[in-house]
Amino acid sequence: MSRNAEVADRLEEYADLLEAQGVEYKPNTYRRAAENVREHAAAVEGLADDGEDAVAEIDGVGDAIASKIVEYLETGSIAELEEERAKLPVEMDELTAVEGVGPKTVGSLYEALGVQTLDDLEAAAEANEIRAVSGFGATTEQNILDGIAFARQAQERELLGDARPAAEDVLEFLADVDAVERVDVAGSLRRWKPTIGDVDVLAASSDGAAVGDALADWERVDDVLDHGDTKTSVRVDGLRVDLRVVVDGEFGAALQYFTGSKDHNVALRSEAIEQGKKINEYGVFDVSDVEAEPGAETGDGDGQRVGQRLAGESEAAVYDAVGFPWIPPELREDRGELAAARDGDLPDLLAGGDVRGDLHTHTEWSDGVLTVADLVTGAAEFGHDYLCVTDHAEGPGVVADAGLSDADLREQAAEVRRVREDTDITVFHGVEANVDADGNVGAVSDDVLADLDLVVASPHSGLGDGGGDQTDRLIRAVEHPHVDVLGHPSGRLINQRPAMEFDPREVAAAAADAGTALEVNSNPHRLDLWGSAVQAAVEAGATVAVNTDAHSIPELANVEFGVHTARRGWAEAGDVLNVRDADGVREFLHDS
Ligand code: DGT
Ligand code: CA
Ligand code: CA
Ligand code: ZN
Repeated sequence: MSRNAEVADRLEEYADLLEAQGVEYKPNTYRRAAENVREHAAAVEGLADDGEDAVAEIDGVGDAIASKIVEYLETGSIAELEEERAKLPVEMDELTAVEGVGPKTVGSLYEALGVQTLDDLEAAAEANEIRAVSGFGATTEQNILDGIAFARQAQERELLGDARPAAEDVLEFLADVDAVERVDVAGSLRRWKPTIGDVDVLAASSDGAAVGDALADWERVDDVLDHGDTKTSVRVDGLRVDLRVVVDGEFGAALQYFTGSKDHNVALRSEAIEQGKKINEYGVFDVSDVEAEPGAETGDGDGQRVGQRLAGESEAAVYDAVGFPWIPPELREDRGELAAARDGDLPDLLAGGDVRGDLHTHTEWSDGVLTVADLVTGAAEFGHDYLCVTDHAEGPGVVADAGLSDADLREQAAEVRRVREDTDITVFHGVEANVDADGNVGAVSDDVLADLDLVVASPHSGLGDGGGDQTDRLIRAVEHPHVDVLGHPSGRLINQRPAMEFDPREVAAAAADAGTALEVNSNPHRLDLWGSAVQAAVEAGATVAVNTDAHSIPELANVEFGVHTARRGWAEAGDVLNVRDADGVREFLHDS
């Protein structure tokens, strides 16, 4: 973790503790400062070396906060934070991970019932003590119980967005180890699953012990869980990393095996068996002439390398040996990929470089941190041909006071016109409107909507899985005459809030009819829609839009997660709105 992120975490913790005790305004000041420190381009410890004034140059950081930051960097703690921790000795992160439990709730329940941990919270809810606290009721108590179950289950899996950078560091380190000939990630990470149980890494080497030793000795390793010649497991940034080392000639077979998914492998293995072949992590073998049962002792020690070897060195050769073309890892979920591969019907998947622009972004006009001009410059530097500014309209569920009124939108339109004069990329002006519980698209008047280039409509209220089936709600939104994109359709926040219940097939059919695009929101906390839902959308003929919902420049790069998520949904370039050039996007907007 960078020191900027570390400092930001401390400031946010301070804000939570103050908010929990009913302090007003100050928490928001600290949160805003935290966000700016986190996103700040320069390392905060470097600024601190130049003194408090240099730290106070960061947006939103005043003298008081700058002094706390310097205190933290110099001493490792902040006296005022320690005081607040002592007043409210609770597991804040663990408790606020429960949907619907914020710092204020934590403060009230500590005050009334002495709740400090998730276990305390659960015990209090089960004993029906929470409903008796002023301001709470039986419904809230039940929601908390449901939320605890979800939070517990979620704690075990890391977000792809957190695991990827750590895994890339591991790969970079291992690639530099002398004994390593080849190295790659496998497992769910290589398939770009939204959450990761552990990181599987595969290396080819004739000296497994040296590779395992190097990893175990790496400075970034916090804990060595298991250490041997072919398998070493360590903890890096809180993630479990499983390294397996194989000989170069078996690397392809091992990569195929350890990439999974397990269901894909099971299906592939039964295909092999029907052909009189055996496929495992060591290779593909023709066992049609082998007398003994596969697996019996035949001289190689464990009986796994039986029969005539057909492939092993490359993954493509492994698939080829059982009659299939190479299958992209994102498709290996046993959702029809083997049949499609056999028939030559594998999709020609969307590629990273295909995406030409971002159609869902935020500025300081709502809850982002950038001016329109800075966002546009960032998008141009990122390589986009166009960008659509879609700040939040006012409405429920949107960050307090951050939403734009009709008058604000007209004023913003004038700013967008000015910015267009100074840039080579196309700047669309849009809005993100809220989809309410009944599927109404709220808060912006029809004449303002009609003047905008694009309307993203997204649910921000009535979320979670408690509301029953929401298919009709989403269909109403996609059928709204002004809506062009249904943003983060399910409203899920991975590990925090479940997706609402809906039938992606029906929503996609309605979207295809209405000419409304369905978003693949690339934020690693969302990835919404996700693989199987994108697949349903594409099959129903809907167009998808791979957007980042960026609130800052670094978030524009999240598009990579959206692209791979769309690939998990079998999306081809032709299925994706923002693969088109700016004129192509205009055409879609006018037709719909
Ligand atoms: P994760 O770690 O829970 O996010 O998911 P994976 O897919 O990375 O699963 P993991 O780490 O347990 O195992 C990595 C891969 O190894 C898995 O995708 C397929 C393969 N594998 C593991 N166990 C088995 C097994 O019992 N049979 C087969 N065919 N493959 C397995
Ligand atoms: Ca894994
Ligand atoms: Ca594993
Ligand atoms: Zn948004």
